[in-house]
Amino acid sequence: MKRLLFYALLLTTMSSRAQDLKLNDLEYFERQGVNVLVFSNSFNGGFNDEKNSGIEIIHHGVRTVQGGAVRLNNTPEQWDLVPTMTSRKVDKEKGTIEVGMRYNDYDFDSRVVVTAKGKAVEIAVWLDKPVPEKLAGEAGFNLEFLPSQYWLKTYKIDGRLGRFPRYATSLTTTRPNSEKPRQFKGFKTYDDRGTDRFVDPLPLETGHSIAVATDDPSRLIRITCDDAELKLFDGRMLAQNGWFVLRSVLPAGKTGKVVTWIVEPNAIPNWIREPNIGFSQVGYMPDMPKVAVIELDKNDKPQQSASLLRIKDDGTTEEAFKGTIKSWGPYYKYNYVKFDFSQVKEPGVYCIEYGKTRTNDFLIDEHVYDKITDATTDVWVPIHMNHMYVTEGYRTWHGEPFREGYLQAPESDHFDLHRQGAQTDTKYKPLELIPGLNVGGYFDAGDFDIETSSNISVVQNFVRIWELFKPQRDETFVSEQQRYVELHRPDGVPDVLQFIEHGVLNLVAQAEQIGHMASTLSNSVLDNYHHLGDAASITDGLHYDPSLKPYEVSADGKSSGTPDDMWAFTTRNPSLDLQAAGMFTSAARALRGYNDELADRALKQAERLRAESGQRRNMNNNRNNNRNNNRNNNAGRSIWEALDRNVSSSMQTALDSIPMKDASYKERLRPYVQRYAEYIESLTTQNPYGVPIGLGNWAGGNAVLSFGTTVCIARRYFPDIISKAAVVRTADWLFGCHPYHNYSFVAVVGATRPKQVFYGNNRADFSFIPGNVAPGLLFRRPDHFENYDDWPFLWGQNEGTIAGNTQYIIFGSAFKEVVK
Ligand SMILES: [Ca+2]
Ligand SMILES: [Ca+2]
Ligand SMILES: [Ca+2]
Repeated sequence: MKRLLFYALLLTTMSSRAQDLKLNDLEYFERQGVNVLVFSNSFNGGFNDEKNSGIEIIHHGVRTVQGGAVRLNNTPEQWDLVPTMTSRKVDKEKGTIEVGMRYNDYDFDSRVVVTAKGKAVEIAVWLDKPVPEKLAGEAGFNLEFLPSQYWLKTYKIDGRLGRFPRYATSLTTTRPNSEKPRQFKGFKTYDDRGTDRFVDPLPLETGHSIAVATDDPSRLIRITCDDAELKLFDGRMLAQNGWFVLRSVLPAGKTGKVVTWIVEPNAIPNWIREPNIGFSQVGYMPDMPKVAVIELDKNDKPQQSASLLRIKDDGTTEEAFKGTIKSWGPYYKYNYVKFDFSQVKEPGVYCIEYGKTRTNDFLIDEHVYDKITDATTDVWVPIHMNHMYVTEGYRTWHGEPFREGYLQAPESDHFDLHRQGAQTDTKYKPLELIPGLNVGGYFDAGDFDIETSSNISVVQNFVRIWELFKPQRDETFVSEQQRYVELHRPDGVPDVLQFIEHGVLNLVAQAEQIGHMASTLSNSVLDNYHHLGDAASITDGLHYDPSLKPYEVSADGKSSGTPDDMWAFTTRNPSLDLQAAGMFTSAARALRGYNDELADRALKQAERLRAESGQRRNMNNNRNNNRNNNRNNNAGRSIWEALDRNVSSSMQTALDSIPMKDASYKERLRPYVQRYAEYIESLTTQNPYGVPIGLGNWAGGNAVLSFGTTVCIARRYFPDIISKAAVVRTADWLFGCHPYHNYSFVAVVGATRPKQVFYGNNRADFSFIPGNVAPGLLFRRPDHFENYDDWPFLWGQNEGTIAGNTQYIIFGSAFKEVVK
């Protein structure tokens, strides 16, 4: 009896220990259902505070908390300063991670030490020198909570109850600008309307002990702090992409351990993540391979089999197929198995049943892919036409933007990664109007600038679509003369030709007016760069006149003292000019017979830019230091050498030449296509999905699209070498067969369950622009893939770009053709 009791006690201790947070081999704290990451991802992503860094909590599979760090604001915005990580020490013996942080702008260093303490972590802030005087009362330890996972949930702070608000409506105050910590590079995110004061949110609550989401065990976290106050803020008061922030201001004049938090994320006992059954939400063609990839918790025991259920016309279901589950194995934090139901070919409505999980329904039918590009061509692309009024039914998407045109950018840095050098390389003085640029072109992405390089890609992509597929689809009315676009109104002209024309109009104007290609036409001030709303209201439409007072309008109503006009960044880049020359030549080919005048203008600029870049190249050759020139020399090598070096990266170029060459070229290409097929197969052993998965700070959607397009075109010419299975993998991935969730990455597209939110210019409405393609699965170090479908604001996973979405049209067109 005693012995038994002893064993029972031992077991209890062991099992409660097993539930403690442990510092694992991947250097984060882990218990079943809870991961606490300490600067596995640091604040160096490229766009400042990307809401992806610092101390993070992945709570029952969802990254709900991030931004844990010493910060300088109650609710930091994207362009508030972020700390540089100066050191990261992991001590497995002691179970601690210590991170050094530095703000160079203020010569301010601090450290956080995170230590596992049972089911909680202790987060302690250490200072070797006191907080600099300028930051006293401003610097604090912050932790940010994902609004969409916390709003409408309850919290309790020092015994008082509250509920996280669904929308930002708390109190604010204003303070003199002189008290605001400097923002990134001195930019300002706000227009203070001449008050010289900034808005500072006031806390929702303060106390020493808080439990968040007391009504939801999967989100419940308890936090206590004895040596400082905890203050709860709503970051959405300043910016729609703000998070709920809990913070403790660091005490002034103190060193040593200055603030200590105990953070205990609740874990649901024996929690196992529900299987994520990846399949194509668009459906499957009867004769194509059909393989679901099922993502399993590492503590989950795989089932032996899964079933395909047919949903009959009377609404009842029957088992259409039962098949065995095949193991693929571990990939990062999950385990993967596959369910192949290719042998089911009867058209119908189906769902997959695996264990207790049943998917939503999908179609097996000959026509499932017919409409996969329509939303992108008919809705997304025309909405992104700049310098036009765009309307659809009763709704106006935007008025005519930037009527006042573009000014020559002065020497400047920029918040969207551009730069204007000291030389303008033009005849214009800084801030002088460059005429004629407010025509044509496409909004870059979720923002409204014209990225020249992306716009060149758009035209090239549409020319490629035109030359490969000659689509006659006409669902868009475009009048360049009226500057008017109407969706779903045919006007007798194939839309693709109008899209090419619209892109070329801006690019040719750049070449003619500036003399070469601008790197970008973009916002001059940060406070209108993050604009969410009608593009036509970004600027006031009046010419900027510095002799007027800010916000003053001239007597004739044509100019204002508000410095909101867009700028053209004109530092000359010979390789961009060459890229444009190539684009102008092919665009002229496509436009010939439709708009000869524009085709002639494009050709003229192509020749001039090519000639001038040749002259510049010779000059540079003499200086013998031009990198672009080396690249050009590489481009001059034969395609065979390029294929020998890297078959996968050169295959697309090689395939594109087939129509221009004779039969012997295609035969010489054949062994390379065989090697390319081996490369495609090798991907199926690298990850369970068999597509190239990117691990960068921007998800790898474009690489997958580019891969998928090459595979489709390769099958077009070599159907005996490239298999159907290879062709469907990219479509499956895009439309739902991928990690994290199984929603389609393409907004609408005839999928049963497309993603609901995207980082488009309507993201503040938690919405999407139909036809948008998300970059997709964002990798967070060390082992987490993520795509939020309730929070649109992370561009790296949810922002569609004009180059990427037009690439999707190529992929979709090629795919539709090759599976027919
Ligand atoms: Ca941009
Ligand atoms: Ca049309
Ligand atoms: Ca203006």
